[in-house]
Amino acid sequence: AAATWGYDKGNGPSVWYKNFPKAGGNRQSPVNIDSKTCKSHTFSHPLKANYSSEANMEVTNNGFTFVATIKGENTISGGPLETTPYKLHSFHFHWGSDDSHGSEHTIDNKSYPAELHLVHWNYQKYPDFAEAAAAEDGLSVLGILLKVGEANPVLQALCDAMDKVQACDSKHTLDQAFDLASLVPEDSIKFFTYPGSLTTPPCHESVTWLVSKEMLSCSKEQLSHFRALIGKNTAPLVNNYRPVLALCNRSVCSCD
Ligand code: SG5
Ligand code: ZN
Repeated sequence: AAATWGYDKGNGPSVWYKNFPKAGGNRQSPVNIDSKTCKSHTFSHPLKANYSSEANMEVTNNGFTFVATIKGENTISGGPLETTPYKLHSFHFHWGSDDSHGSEHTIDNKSYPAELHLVHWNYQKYPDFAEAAAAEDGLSVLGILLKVGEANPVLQALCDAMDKVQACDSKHTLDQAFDLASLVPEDSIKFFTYPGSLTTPPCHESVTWLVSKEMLSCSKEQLSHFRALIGKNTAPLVNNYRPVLALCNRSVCSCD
C-alpha cells in the first residue's frame, strides 16, 4: 500500500492536513525562532536532563528516520516542565541532502544540516506513551541542532550504527553501552521553549518544545552516514524535515 504520508511531492508536508487534520492547526511545529524578539523568562527550576548510559541500545531505520528506542529510566525536568519528570522514550534525527538545510527549527531564519529530537513523555500522569502523545501536556521534545564542524566522538557511535541499518526497515543493537548524557549539555540547559506539536503525522498538539541553545558539532564525513541511509522505495533517506510553520497566537521564551 502507498504510504499515507512522506516528504515527497505528492505526500509531503503541504498535503498532510488532508489525511491528518491536526496538521492544519495553530499549535504546529517546527517554527522559526527569532532570537531578538523572543521574551526572556526565568523559570524557578533549571532545565536538567538526568541521563545515564544505555546498554544494548536498539536502533532502527524505519524509512522515515534513524531512531533509537530507550529502555532505561532517563528523565528531564525543570524549565516549563517545573518539577514534573518526563521520561525519555526514544530519539531520532531529521537531516537534509546537503549542509544548507535539514533542521526542522530554524534560528533567525537559518537552517542547520540536521536536528536531534529526544522525545520524552509525562509518564507519571499517563499510563502509556500513546496516550501521552495525544495529550496537550503529554510530551516534551528536546531539540538539538547539529552544525558542521569538528567530528563529534559521541555521534560517531551512532554514525557507525547507521552503517548497520542502511537498508529500510532494518534494526541493530549496539554492542557498546551508549552514554546518553554526552548528547546534552552537562549542567543546566540553556534553551528556547514554546508549545507545539509532533512534526510528523498525526501532528498531535502535545509537545512542550525545548530547543537547546547549545548545538552539537558534526563533521561533513559524519553527515554522509545519515545521507547513506535508504528510505522507502529504495530512495536515499534525506530531507525528512517539515518546514517551519506560523507561530500564530504563541510566543517563544528564551531561557538561560
Ligand atoms: C520521527 O518523528 C519519528 C517518530 C516521532 C516523530 O520522525 O517518526 C517516524 O519514525 C515515522 C514513523 O518516532 C517514532 O516513531 C519513534 C518510535 O514520533 C514520536 O516520537 C512520537 C509518536 C515525531 O516526533 S517529533 O515531533 O519529535 N519530530
Ligand atoms: Zn523529530
